[in-house]
Amino acid sequence: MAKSDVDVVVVGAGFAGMYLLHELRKNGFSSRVLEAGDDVGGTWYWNRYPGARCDIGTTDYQYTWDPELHEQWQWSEKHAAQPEILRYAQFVAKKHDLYSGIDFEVRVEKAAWNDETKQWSVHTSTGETITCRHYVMATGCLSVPKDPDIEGTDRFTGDVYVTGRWPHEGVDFTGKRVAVIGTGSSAIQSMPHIAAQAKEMVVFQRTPNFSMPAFNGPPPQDRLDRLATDRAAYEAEARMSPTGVPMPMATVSALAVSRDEAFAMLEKSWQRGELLTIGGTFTDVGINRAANDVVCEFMRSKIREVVKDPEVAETLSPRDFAYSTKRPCMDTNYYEMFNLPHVRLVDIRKHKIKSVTETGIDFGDESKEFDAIVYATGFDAMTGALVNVDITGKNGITLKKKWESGPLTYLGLTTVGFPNFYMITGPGSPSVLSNMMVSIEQHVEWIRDALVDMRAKGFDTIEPTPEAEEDWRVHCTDCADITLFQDTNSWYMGANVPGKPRVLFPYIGGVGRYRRICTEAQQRGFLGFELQGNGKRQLNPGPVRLMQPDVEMMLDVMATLELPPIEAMSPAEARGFMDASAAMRAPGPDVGEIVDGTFPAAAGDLEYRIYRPASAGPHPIVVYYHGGGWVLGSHTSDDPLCRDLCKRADVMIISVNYRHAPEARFPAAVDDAWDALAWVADNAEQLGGDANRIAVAGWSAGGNLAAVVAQMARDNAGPKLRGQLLLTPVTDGSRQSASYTENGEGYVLTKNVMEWFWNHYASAEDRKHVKASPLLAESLANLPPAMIVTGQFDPLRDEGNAYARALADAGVDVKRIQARGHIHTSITMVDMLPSGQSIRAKMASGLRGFFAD
Ligand code: NA7
Repeated sequence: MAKSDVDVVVVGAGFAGMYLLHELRKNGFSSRVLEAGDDVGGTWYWNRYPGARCDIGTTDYQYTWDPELHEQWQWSEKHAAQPEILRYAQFVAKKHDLYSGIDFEVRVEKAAWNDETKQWSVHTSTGETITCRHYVMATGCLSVPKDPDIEGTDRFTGDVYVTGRWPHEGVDFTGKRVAVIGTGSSAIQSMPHIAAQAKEMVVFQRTPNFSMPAFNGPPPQDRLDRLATDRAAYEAEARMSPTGVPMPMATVSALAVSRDEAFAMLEKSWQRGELLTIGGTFTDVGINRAANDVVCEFMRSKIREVVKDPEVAETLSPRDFAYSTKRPCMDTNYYEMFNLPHVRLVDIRKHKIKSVTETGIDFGDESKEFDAIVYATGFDAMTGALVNVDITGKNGITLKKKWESGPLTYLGLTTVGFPNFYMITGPGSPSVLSNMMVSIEQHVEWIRDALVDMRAKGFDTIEPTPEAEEDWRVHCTDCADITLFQDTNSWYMGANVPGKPRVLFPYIGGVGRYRRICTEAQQRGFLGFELQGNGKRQLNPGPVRLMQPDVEMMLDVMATLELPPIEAMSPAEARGFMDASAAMRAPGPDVGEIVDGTFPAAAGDLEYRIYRPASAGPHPIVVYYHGGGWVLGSHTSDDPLCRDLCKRADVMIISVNYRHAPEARFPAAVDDAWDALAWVADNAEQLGGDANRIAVAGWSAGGNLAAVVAQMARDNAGPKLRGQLLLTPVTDGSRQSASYTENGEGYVLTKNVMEWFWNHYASAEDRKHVKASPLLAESLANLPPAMIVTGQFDPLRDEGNAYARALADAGVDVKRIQARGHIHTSITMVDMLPSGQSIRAKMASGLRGFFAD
């Protein structure tokens, strides 16, 4: 007789529930696993439609936790079909005696948290109530078929099939007239099989999908070789990769090569017949629509090559969403099938389905009879299975109620108000955007480790903090915002179920990065969680330090390049290195006109570059000082940023050069910066600008110079400045703030590099001078309005913030932008890091604000 009071209840006996059961037993936790089906397998138990196959290859879609399995189980194909995957699940369950720990044909109907006993009560369809300390939903992301949402579905008297609930005994369509509704993965996989039997088949398509041939056969030799040579390294790479499948990292933008070259590269990816290679061919398919269009056009050309009727080919060609923002599919003979005389495609956007009738379907101006209708209409993805069970947490709040406006989770694993409740591959985790096996194993191991750790330390409950949950929501949104997903009506966005909130349900920041965050949260004393037990309480609200995903990706790439540290170079070497790096960056947008020239400074002529907008002048003028620690850079070194600001703010940017250290130490740069401002003010009209609308701006050391000349302009009674825009400025060289410790390593501008800059520029004594450290000014009153941008992971963050606070205290109008998840250099990386766009948009609006009359 199974126990009705256990440590852990697990719902679902798919690959997640099975592995969790194994780990719970191994670590001495009592458990009950409850499964609605009559066997293990989850997705692969239910989805038995003909042609059902895993789109992730067998080299990658398999357990890694039992190394013996690799010897004991041989996959027959590159992409395994459903029966083989189900047999694999059964094999593992038998091998590890998992059947004895699972209750089959039991549904969980209700689960409620009791805050007094600190336990969950789980009510099942058999009338049993099980109490447990921990409650885990291992219910899968695509397990609840969605209502087809078509008028009259109940009336049809013929045979009705739903792909996600296919009869175990199979279906024979021989001689039948069959309607298939939907053209997602399930339809694309099953239809060629149905068409092979049916007398007639009509495909009702609402949105065409991208699909590529699976080229099924033996697994790819290169993957087999890598596994044979060093399986552990292969698996480790999978775990830290963006998708959970090892793949070479793309290094080229789709826009950096000719169309022919791009198509040749895509053809190579295509020939591999792997789901993720097409999207991974270029760096920017996921974030840049123009780059994505190159892939879309390639995919459409492939459809045209196969489908003989051009009109049908066009109807099958997606036109209105970006590649991979709807789940791309893999097929065998899908497009070829439309060349068969008994297969017909109906575009229901043009010929609407009016109703299902007793004998068939009314659509457009036709009424057609069918013997069978197959609904391949998809799932209530990600949250359907979770909110379908009545789960009540603290204070009587149900999960369904809490998630009314979208799922809120911490790490996609836990949610506030529901102590000791865990979701495997829940919303807010990579889940459906990853190789599920990798994600499942990671979650199971995270939960196992949490339970073991809590037991060792005597804690009974764990619950995320509201701050951590909010941080995670913001981070997930940051990640989603830089992608093209939001523009597409997909089940990733909840768009396939009427009334479902529209958010990107899975986490798009990548599998490896996500794992790092989860591991860090656990290892740093359950960051973002509150634990209680035995009269003890441990609260570790965070903050969870989350970087913008594109910034982190850039840092990862830089780490692999093993670049020499700047501070180990001579200034000349460092300048050469910076020039070489600048040559590789994206150019930034076109502006109306670019003019180079020189201006007379007291120390001799210095160069400038004017960026003029395309609109009619005279324009407001921004005198801009480049970054580079007073040692590196020139009037052209921040070219993409100057172009971007010129275009966005519709202002004229005059980027001026100044002498550099160590050849010309403090205060040479300040003197030149001042001469430049004075010269621009005197010559504003000749330059095509508006003499009454002048502001200063600068990045880093240039921000320092901008702040200094703004003070000098005040003290010298002119020129009158309308504003100062300071991007991650240096404001105080006399001491180091906490951000030097927090962010001193690993974020490009390091503490050591900053020290190297200062040593070249100014002596310890000079650093205390107000013209080196504008924060030390006796008064900051009567300075022009300021906008100060600081990066969360910048060593200079605190001194920028301190300057903003000091200006505000002195009565100056200050706008402060704290660039979440950014480093010192990332905001200037125009067209390379999309997450900087919104910050630069705010900077541009700040500039416009300076000049608004
Ligand atoms: P999907 O990918 O959600 O596909 C469902 C399909 O059904 C899709 O083409 C839908 O069109 C279509 N659909 C849904 N409702 C209707 C109605 N009312 N009328 C007409 N057509 C409709 O589900 P799958 O089962 O194919 O695949 C799910 C995942 O399983 C797959 O991505 C893999 O991860 C494995 P729409 O696109 O919404 O216009």
